[in-house]
Amino acid sequence: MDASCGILARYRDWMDLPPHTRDLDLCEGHTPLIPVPRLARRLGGGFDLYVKYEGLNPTGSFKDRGLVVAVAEAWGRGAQAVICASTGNTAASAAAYAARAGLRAVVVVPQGKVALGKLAGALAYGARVVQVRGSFDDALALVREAVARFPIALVNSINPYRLEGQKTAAFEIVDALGRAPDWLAIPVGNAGNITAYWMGFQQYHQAKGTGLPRLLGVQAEGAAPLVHGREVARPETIATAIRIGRPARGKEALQAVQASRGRIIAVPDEAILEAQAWLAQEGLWVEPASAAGLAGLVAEIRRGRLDPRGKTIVVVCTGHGLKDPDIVLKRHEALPLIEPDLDALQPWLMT
Ligand code: AN7
Repeated sequence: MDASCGILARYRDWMDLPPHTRDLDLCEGHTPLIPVPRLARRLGGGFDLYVKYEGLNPTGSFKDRGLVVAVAEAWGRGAQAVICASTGNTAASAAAYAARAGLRAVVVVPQGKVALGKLAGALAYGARVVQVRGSFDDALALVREAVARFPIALVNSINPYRLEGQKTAAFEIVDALGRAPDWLAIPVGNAGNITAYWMGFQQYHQAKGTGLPRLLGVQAEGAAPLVHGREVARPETIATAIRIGRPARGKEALQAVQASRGRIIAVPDEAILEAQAWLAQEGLWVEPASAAGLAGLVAEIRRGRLDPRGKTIVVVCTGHGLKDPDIVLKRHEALPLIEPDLDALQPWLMT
């Protein structure tokens, strides 16, 4: 297959991959870095604020950067099937790239806790979707057992090639701005992505002197093991993507945050929903977990713990709003229903 438009074509030389890694792509990556000046003004102004809109990847989340590489490596190694535990986005992405490579995909998800668009995606791409009675953490423990016993390739972010792919988002931000931002605000679940971004910023900085951002990692209050310093047995949050109590890359994430002179904080679900609404008011609909980075930034600025003035700040929005339509529909009243005549419509036209 001719990989010409995705992150392997663009950044392979910057990734540490075994030579057997195949070419594979769905033209993932090169997502836009969107200026949101009005949002910056809502936060006091005097700084440059951007959204890295990862929802525009082929399956609607940043996971595509990691899965294209993990699947390309597994495929080149001769694997015939891949497996992951997932809160949903990894599942959809693994399913898509496995389909592209002609491999089987098995995805293991927590029962009843996966947003509609993710589940439908995984099924549409032809994955075998298995629900477990338990959390994401239980699903991941089970998948780790499975790969120890069966010839099936693990594509969760424990897989190092996932991070090699995901770090390309940091490259793109630096390529777009000409240097690293001062702050990067990013949601944290299993903690692979924040770890990957730090790898990317560091690598570019070492090669090109492009600087390093301070990292603001953001967890949901009901699923904040890295903030509270202990595992959460029963994580709970409306942001189901980051409903994770035992992050596989927790240690690396904490090290990255510390090295960057940043921090990881927790925000309540209401703050996540407020941030989701603010982004939608800019024309950017993202799924709840995706809005956590902005929610964290808002909280830190309001508390006076982060002075944005004169800074360049990037908020990473990890997944598209279409992934989780339920959350929006549930928060709206029943829609008006009228006869198809102008008199009935008129009250809806003015003010
Ligand atoms: C939209 O799909 O863990 O901290 O199984 O879907 O790298 O885990 C998803 C995570 C943020 C957190 N935003 O990233 C999965 C899964 C969205 C996500 C995260 C996820 P990590």
